[in-house]
Amino acid sequence: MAEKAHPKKAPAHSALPSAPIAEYYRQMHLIRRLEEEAARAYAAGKIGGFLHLYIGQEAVGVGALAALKPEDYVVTTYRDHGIAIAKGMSSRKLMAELWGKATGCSGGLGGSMHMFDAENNMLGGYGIVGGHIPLAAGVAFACKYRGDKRVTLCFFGDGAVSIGGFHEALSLAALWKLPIVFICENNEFSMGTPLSRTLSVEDISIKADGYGMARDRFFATDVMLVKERIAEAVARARDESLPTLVEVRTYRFRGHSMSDPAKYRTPKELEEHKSRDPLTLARKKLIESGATEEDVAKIEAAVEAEVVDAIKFADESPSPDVNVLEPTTYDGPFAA
Ligand SMILES: Cc1ncc(C[n+]2csc(CCOP(=O)(O)OP(=O)(O)O)c2C)c(N)n1
Repeated sequence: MAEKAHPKKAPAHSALPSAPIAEYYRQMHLIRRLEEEAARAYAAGKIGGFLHLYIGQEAVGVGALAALKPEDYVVTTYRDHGIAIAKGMSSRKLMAELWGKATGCSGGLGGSMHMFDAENNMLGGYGIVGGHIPLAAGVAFACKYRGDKRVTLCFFGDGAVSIGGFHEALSLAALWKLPIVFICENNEFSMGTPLSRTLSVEDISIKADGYGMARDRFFATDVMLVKERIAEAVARARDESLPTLVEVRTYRFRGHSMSDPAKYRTPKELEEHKSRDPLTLARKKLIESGATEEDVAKIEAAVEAEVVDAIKFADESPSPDVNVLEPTTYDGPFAA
């Protein structure tokens, strides 16, 4: 079943408030709802492999990607669903990939950790902690070499800054003045290990100093603030061809993956963070921008319809044909 041409915005959105916060709230709410349903489907055995949810961190991906142009590139980790949606991937392609169906963005062969969408310059979704950071530097190098003025955003967790590839990539990006923004999503834990047990410094952003690179650090509660601050780093990359390391402080509301009950934190800590939910704040800001409760309800209804449609599409799509195994294992695009 081929995916039908899927407009990025459903027609109903045209009647919705035009303030940027309306679109950011829509994206954040969509990511939240898709992932809540993905968690349910995982428990029902419809999704196999790993599933790392972005719930609680949506303001980072949505705000950061709002600072980009469509031709810019994004490279990220396995916690990639929200970033894929914010980069323009359709909900159908995303859910079908989670379901392991042939209509998914990676033909159902990659699953949750491999959201890849060349059409939208979303270059993945990688499972090896820190392994993608040198790849992202390579993408930025290619852009500089071609002189195409494209910027690369590279997302990773706080766990990745202890990996050698992080340091190698930052060193070369600074030396070669690459147009890249390294975004460390510091959600306070690497799996179940708190930052205080993995790093000798509390402020990750200062690692940029060792490479003579610009840096920034802030909390990602407000999606508008994320956009504003990442836009500064994007401008530095685009206009001056200079890299930046940005540490964005955030928090994940769920465990590391679906198999993690997150017993390493107290319910009180979790509730405190949930009381500062970036999605709730975005909704509040939307109302403050002049939208009515009815406007917001319309956005939420359109999101709900999109989620229901994506689940139906994933459910009804075929599994990959067994014959794809040999060519995708032994041939692939690089075969002689
Ligand atoms: C090189 C490598 N080592 C270990 C793992 C196992 N692993 C998967 S996720 C993870 C924690 C990473 O935490 P962080 O970078 O903070 O990202 P987060 O999951 O919090 O988004 C680890 C150790 C891996 N995938 N790759």
